[in-house]
Amino acid sequence: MHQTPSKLHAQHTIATKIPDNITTRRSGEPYTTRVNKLKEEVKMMLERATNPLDQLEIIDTLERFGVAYHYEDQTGTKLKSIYDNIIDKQRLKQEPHLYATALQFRLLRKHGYNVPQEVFCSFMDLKGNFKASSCHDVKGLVYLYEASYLSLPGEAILEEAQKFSSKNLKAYLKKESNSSTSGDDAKNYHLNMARHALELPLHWRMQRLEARWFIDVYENSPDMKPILLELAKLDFNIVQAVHQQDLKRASSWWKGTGLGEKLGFVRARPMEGFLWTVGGVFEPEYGYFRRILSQVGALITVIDDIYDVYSTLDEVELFTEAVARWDIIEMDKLPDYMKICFLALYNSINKIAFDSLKEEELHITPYLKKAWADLCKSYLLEAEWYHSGYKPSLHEYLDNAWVSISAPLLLVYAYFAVPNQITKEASECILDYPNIVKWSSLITRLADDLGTSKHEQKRGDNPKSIECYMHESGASEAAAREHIHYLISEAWKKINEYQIGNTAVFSQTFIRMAMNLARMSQCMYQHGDGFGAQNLETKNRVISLLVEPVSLTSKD
Ligand code: 0FV
Ligand code: MN
Ligand code: MN
Ligand code: MN
Repeated sequence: MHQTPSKLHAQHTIATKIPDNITTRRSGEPYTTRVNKLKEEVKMMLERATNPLDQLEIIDTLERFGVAYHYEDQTGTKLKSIYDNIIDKQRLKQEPHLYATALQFRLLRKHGYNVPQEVFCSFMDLKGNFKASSCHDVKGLVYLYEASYLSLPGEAILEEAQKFSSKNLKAYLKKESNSSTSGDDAKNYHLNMARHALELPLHWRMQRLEARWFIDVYENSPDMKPILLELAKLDFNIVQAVHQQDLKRASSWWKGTGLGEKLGFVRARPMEGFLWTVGGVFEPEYGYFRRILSQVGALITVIDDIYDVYSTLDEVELFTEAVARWDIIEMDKLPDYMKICFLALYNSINKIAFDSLKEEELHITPYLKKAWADLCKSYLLEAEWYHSGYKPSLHEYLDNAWVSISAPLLLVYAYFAVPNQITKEASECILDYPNIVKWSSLITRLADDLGTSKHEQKRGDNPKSIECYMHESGASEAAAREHIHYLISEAWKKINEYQIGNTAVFSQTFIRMAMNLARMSQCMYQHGDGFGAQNLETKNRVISLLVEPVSLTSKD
């Protein structure tokens, strides 16, 4: 099925230029002196806050701004003492506020404390319905809605909380959209927060994008603290400058492979691919992770297109075999255009494995090649289904598709790209793809299908989750999409369960990377195919996160 490039993927890349002097501007004086002073002031602010609600509000704001990584020990201590205290409060049966209860619940669960869902019982009547008195408490409803996404499987109170809060928030937004716009900043702030939450809950959002959004919105917050906002802006720009350096190195690797020119039919998406890695982990210290994962993402994109779009079944069988054998001799059997791809993959793995052996004394080739062999096998099965016209059941499809989305492979690399989380025990488990990998991969797949399957079916590809479900159940496309959304929600509950009270062999950093992969997929495909089709939304995101610094003067 070799096709001409014009029929396949547009070959334009996002035209953005990153200024060369940006890092020096943001790492020299007086920038750093100011940031250090602000960091110290915020530390004092957190220390001086003795009331738990004040502490929670500061922590929540720091997390939304993506600057909480400066205060991990301090916030950890505060949250622990808040958790120890609420047990006493419950005994006293105090009448709490919905807002404060929901904020506390969300933050504590996010940090691994299993606060019971019953903390919300005081807002419900004897029949188990939320009381009408909360219907107009917009701030409380937004926080209740956000908290409900920290649910574990089967938690009925939180399910009810989500229904109640979304129904009332939608009604509120509808009412407000009919009234004329007001100049009331506090009201506009709450409207904004409600709209934003309903669009996608905070727990599912890509952190960096949220930070950038919140920097603009926070100015109108009734509780705005100028020190926090200034720190957020300066830190955002410093972190962005680090990302720009990582991106430059990743792009120069991509150019060096020549794959974009040699294989004109594949998607070349270095900027968007890099954005995925920033979604995985954004903190400055993880530059190696971002560079390695960008490489892998680029190779996956090329090889996925080879299987899905360009090659014949015979050719992809040969490629699958070559990867499984992992022998350079196999290259001779491949058609020329596949040789360069195979060798780029071979070299990339060898270089990463060499660095790992040199720096960490870890021999990781067996892990990487096995993860690639698994991925290619899953690609081949989809190609066979496509060529034979076979329509699997949703279950059969997903059993393969959580692998073919490449998330397990990405997470194997992610595991080895952060040295201080590697243990013998975890390394032994990683290739069995633990549950956290499975659930996050499933979400990544389902979100991708929601965003890409329409175009894929038109072009010619194996049936994806929506089509499999429609075929087996006779459901309409809309009902199938709703079912996929439901499966995503259920998978998130499993992830929450895994993360809360984690005593597993994997580090919190690794679990966070797995959760972030799911978030990134939901973000990338939130408005259709934000990756392959290069829509305006993604372009704007790339510019605001990777190219343009935040303006330091307010409201301009
Ligand atoms: C999905 O493409 C996609 F973006 C892939 C495979 C690359 C992943 C890239 C990074 C993590 C940077 P597509 O919808 O064609 O994937 P499927 O599996 O549906 O063919
Ligand atoms: Mn594809
Ligand atoms: Mn594919
Ligand atoms: Mn797809």
